Amino acid sequence: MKIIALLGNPNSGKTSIFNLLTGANQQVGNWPGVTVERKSGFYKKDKSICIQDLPGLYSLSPYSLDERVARDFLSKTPPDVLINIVDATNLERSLYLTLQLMEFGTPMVLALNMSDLLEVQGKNIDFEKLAYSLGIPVVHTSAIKNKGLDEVVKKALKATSVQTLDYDHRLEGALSEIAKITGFTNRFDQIKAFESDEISLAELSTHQKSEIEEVVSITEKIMADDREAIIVNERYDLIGHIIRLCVTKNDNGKVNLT
Ligand code: BGO
Repeated sequence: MKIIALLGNPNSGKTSIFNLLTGANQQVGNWPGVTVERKSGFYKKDKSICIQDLPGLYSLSPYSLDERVARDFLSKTPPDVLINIVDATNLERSLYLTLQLMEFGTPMVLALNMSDLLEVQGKNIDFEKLAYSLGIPVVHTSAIKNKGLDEVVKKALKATSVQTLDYDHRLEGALSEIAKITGFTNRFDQIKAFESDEISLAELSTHQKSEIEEVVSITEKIMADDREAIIVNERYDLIGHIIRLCVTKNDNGKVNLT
């Protein structure tokens, strides 16, 4: 059985898409040990595909129960593939979560939902450029018009990898050092260790923690910023670059859902 997980910001249309993909084939329970609702179901058109709905999130920093549930799921029981549902009218905010999800290394496709509203806003998103700059398949969808959803699943079933997006070379150097110190192969864990995230550091020895601290302190000095701001700024710089490349405000775009 293939497991596809749906992830996205609150109000991105995740529930609408989950309902359209699974119809009445849904099970509702709780995530283990917490009172966060867990919904899963079988794809209407192929019951060998299980669709797992995750809580709506803005990021994967473990500040809320929802974020912890999602992070635990992705690291302990990774699905075969992620469908990241993005509100196309809020691309900048949505891509922040997208970059974090990509760092997990789980194959992923992006559903550019609410595409029907782009025209109203006079905006176009070139999905081919977006796919090229992220290195993952992108599909325009509209849950309200029931468009593009089967194509997202089709692309998800073919997705086998996700590319690593490079940040500033000084940060990349620090992440490589952290990988050597910790043995972490997952980029998300390396970045979390850079940020001094408690969950990532919990299993490490005192010696490893002090080696990481040295690497991070040096990077903070040469980049003239603190550890969390370095990561946030690098992600937003990349997002800004992607948006400048893909979003236009004329009528030459490639959205066509009719
Ligand atoms: C209300 N296009 C448009 N235009 N709207 C969409 C699309 C789309 O592609 N997809 C979803 N919506 P959720 P989360 C609503 O409920 O699936 C709408 O949080 C309303 N409700 O219909 O719940 C969807 O699970 C009254 O809108 O998202 C829903 O991710 C007035 O986006 C909202 C207007 O979708 C959130 C909208 C009483």
